Amino acid sequence: MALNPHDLFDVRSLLSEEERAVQDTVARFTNERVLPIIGDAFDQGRFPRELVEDIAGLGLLGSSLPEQYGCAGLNAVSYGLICQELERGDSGIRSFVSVQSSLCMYPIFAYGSEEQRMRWLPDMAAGKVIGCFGLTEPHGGSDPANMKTHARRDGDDWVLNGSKMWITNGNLADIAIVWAQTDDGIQGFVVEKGTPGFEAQEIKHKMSLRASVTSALYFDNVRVPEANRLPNVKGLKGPLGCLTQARYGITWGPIGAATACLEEVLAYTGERILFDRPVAATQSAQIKMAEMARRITLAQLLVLQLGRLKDAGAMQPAQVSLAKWNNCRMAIDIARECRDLLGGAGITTEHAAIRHALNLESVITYEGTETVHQLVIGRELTGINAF
Ligand code: TGC
Ligand code: FAD
Repeated sequence: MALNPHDLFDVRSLLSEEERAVQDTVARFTNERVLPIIGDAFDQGRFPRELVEDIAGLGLLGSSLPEQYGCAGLNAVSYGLICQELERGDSGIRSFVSVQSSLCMYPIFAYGSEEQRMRWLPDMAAGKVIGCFGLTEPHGGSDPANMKTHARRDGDDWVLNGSKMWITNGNLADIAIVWAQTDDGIQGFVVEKGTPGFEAQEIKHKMSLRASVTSALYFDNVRVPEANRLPNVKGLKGPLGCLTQARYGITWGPIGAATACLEEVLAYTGERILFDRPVAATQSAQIKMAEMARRITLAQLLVLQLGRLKDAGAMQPAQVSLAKWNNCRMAIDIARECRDLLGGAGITTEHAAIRHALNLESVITYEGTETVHQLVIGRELTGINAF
């Protein structure tokens, strides 16, 4: 029996029935709702907001959080599969879900009071309240400990000053999870849209993640009530804990992008006749595609084990770093190679490879650059901090 070219080791057979059902549901959504519109949305630099209602309806927002907050209560492997299938469509759609789920709902769940959870999580799961996550600042995202945004206590309020840069969902968001220095260390605040002094400005001219909203956030004496401070965490481990959740999802996502590119070139090179034979009949094209399948297979096995570790409560941040580094590198290399195999046809958004390759320039940079993750592994191996 022929092997499935997108799953040579039948990794799917290692999934539970529920995990397979999640994968199938999201795959159908991507095929029916994302793929028909995403090339145009990318061309137009438009986030397809019309998809949010269905994304929420499928239970994809905060999918790992408990049902009592209106969430689906799925396991980590299912969350990974959601990211993989969405990113098969476009990294921007997966980004939207990553940010809402791992960077906004997760901190409210993990660091918020019960009152805060009940106030925001059900509406966020329903897609009625959209969040963004402000950690990165203009002077250097890799080193968030050097944070300039500051919150000062004033009576029952906090007064927030500073700015954040490169914030996914910034102009879409109803609430921003903002990390700020205080006299008592870094703390998280939920800043509501429309609060005087709070402004979001969309970043234009992007060549990457064009179907996603990216913004700068400005805080000029913004008064945030004490009720909007996340009470249960202090220090950099607060935002870094959120990043571990989001990075975990990102280890799965690029597999979807790489698979989409391989699928496209398998079809294209099978039909493209040059020198009297299909390009797919040449040794060099076959070696390139075999190399892609090898790297995708290794990535699939890596994330499944990572997900099983996460579900067992045993996943370590350095393991996430290794998988994020490996899988982003794998996918961007494959997307670029596929663009080459498509020849001139590969430079327009009629084919997916260039869109994925351009998107992956962001994916390999955000949530910790490749270098940051390499240095995390280096520190794990040697015990020496080389940042
Ligand atoms: P370091 O001394 O290592 O750690 C400070 C405290 O944090 C703890 N910690 C972690 N906790 C949870 N998860 C992790 N991954 C953690 N890494 C560290 C650590 O145990 C310590 O806790 P404690 O209790 O001892 O205080 O901190 P450092 O200043 O040396 O920084 C290390 C470094 C460079 C790895 C870190 O700063 C880093 O990861 N930099 C990269 C920043 C980054 O990834 N930013 C991403 C912004 S959000 C984003 O990009 C969203 S895009 C989403 C989308 O659109 O999909
Ligand atoms: P810098 O930190 O200035 O890095 C510049 C270069 O220096 C990189 O190549 C880096 O690898 C290298 N470098 C850094 N440290 C070292 C070192 N010690 N040794 C050697 N080289 C080093 N942030 C948020 O908070 N929320 C979001 O929602 C969000 N969404 C994003 C969406 C997009 C599309 C993009 C592009 C970014 C987003 N980010 C977000 C920001 C992202 O996390 C940062 O871009 C990233 O962390 C890198 O920070 P920087 O851009 O300031 O680069």
